[in-house]
Amino acid sequence: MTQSYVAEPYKIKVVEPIAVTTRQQREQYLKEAGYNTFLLRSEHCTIDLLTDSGTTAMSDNQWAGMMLGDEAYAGSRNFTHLQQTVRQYYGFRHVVPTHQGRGAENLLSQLCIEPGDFVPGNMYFTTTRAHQELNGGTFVDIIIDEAHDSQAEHPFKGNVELAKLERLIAEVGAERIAYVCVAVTVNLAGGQPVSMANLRAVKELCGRHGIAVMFDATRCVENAYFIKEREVGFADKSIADILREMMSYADGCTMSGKKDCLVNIGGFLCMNDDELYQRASELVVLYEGMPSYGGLAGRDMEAMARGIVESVDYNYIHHRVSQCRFLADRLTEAGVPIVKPVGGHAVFLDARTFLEHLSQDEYPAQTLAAQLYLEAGVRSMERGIVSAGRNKETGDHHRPKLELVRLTIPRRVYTYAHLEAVAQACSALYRRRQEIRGLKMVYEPKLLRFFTARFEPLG
Ligand code: PM9
Repeated sequence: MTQSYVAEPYKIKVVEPIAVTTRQQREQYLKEAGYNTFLLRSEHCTIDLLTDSGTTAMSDNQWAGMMLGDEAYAGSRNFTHLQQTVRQYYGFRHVVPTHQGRGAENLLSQLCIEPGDFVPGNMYFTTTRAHQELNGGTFVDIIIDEAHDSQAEHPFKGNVELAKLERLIAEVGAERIAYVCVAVTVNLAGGQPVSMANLRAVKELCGRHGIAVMFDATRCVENAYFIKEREVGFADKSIADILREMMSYADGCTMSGKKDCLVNIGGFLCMNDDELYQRASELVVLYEGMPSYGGLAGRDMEAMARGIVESVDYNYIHHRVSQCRFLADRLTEAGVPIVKPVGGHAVFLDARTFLEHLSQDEYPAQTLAAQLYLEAGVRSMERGIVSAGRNKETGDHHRPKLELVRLTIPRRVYTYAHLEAVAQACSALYRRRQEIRGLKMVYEPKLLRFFTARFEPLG
C-alpha cells in the first residue's frame, strides 16, 4: 500500500462475523431476491456495499452516550444536547428531529410546496423528488451539464448552473418556486461536491428573488472535505469552520443523520425562520412525535449529537475519502470503468460502459449489481433507470444518462483488505463481461420502485 492511503484512525473493539457462501448458494439467494440486491438477506452478503446509510460503526463514545438516554416523552435532555450541537456545527436556529432523512423531506415538502410549484435542485434524489411530487411539486434539474457525464473531471461537479436557475425563474416566476434544494454532496452524480463559491452565488441569486435555499445536508461533511482539498483559500480552515460557512448560505436543511452524523437511525429538519419552525412543530406531531424527539429515542439523539462532533474530525473524514480512492485506484488499474472524480461515500461503476452490449431497457446497472453478488457475495446498489422511476405526467421511464452501480462504503466498518477483495471481484467480472446477459422487470411497484422491484434473467 502506498503512502497516499491513510491507515484507519480507529482500533477495532467488537467484530461481527460475515458470511462466506458458495456460488451455488448465491444463485439461489439471488433468484429468491428477484435479482434485486435490496431484497437479499444481509446474512447472505459477504461484503455489504449496498449503502452507507445507517450502516456506520458507532464509536465507544457514542455507545456510552446511549446509556445516558433520557427517555422522557417530552423535553429530553438529549434533545437539548442535539439542539445545542446542531446550532454549534450547522448554525441553524431551529432543529426538528425526525426518524430519518425522508421524515424531514416529508415535513419540508408539505410545509413549503403548493400544487403547481417548481422545486429546482442539483440532480434529483429518489426520496426527495418523491416527496416533492407527492405534494404537487415538479422537480427541475439545475445541475451543471458535466454532472451527467461520468468521465468529466470537474472538481465541483455538483455545482448549480446559475443560468439554468435564472432561466427557470424567468420562465415560471419566483413565486412559483417553492425553494431551491441544493444537495451537498450530490449522491446520484457520484458523490460530487458543490464549491463554496457556488453555494454563495446560489444564495445571492435566490436572495435577490426572495426564494429560500434549503440544503440536503446528508453528506455535508464530505462536501466540506472536498472544499478544503480543492478550493482556493480553504486549505488551512478546519472542517468545522468550512461546514459552518457552507450552512450560512442556506435558510435550512434536511438531514439524514444515518450518513454524516455517524448513526444507525435519525435525521432532522433545520430552519432559521421562526414561523416555519412553528408550523413544522405542529406538523411533526402528526408524523414523527413531539418536536423534542421526532420519532427518535433519547439515546438515538444522544448518539447523533456525539456523531456530529466526531464527523468533523479531519482524521475521520480524510480516511473515509482515502478508502474510496483506494478502491477507485484498484479498479482503474484493472481497466474497470468508474465515475470520475471519485466522491466521498462510494465508487460508482459505469455500467453503460462496463456492459456496453446491453441497452438501457435490459437494465445494465441492475444486471451488473446482480452479477457482482453472484461473483463474490458483494452487495451493491443500482443507480440507473430503475432508481430513476417514471415521469409522473407521461408514465414513461425517466432515462438518466448515468447508468451506475454504487459500491458504497459504510463508515468505519471495512478495511482496505475488504476493498481489495471487492476490486478483484469487479475485475474478474469485467474480464468476462461479454458473457453477461440483461434482465427484464417482472414486478414494478408504483413508488420508489428500486426498493422492491423484481427481475428475471433475459434469454
Ligand atoms: N440515501 C442511500 O443509500 C438510503 C437509501 S436509498 C433511498 O444513498 C440523500 C442525498 C440521500 C438519502 C438516502 C436521503 C434520505 C436523502 N438525501 O434514507 O431517509 O442519500 O435517511 O435519507 C440512501 P433517509
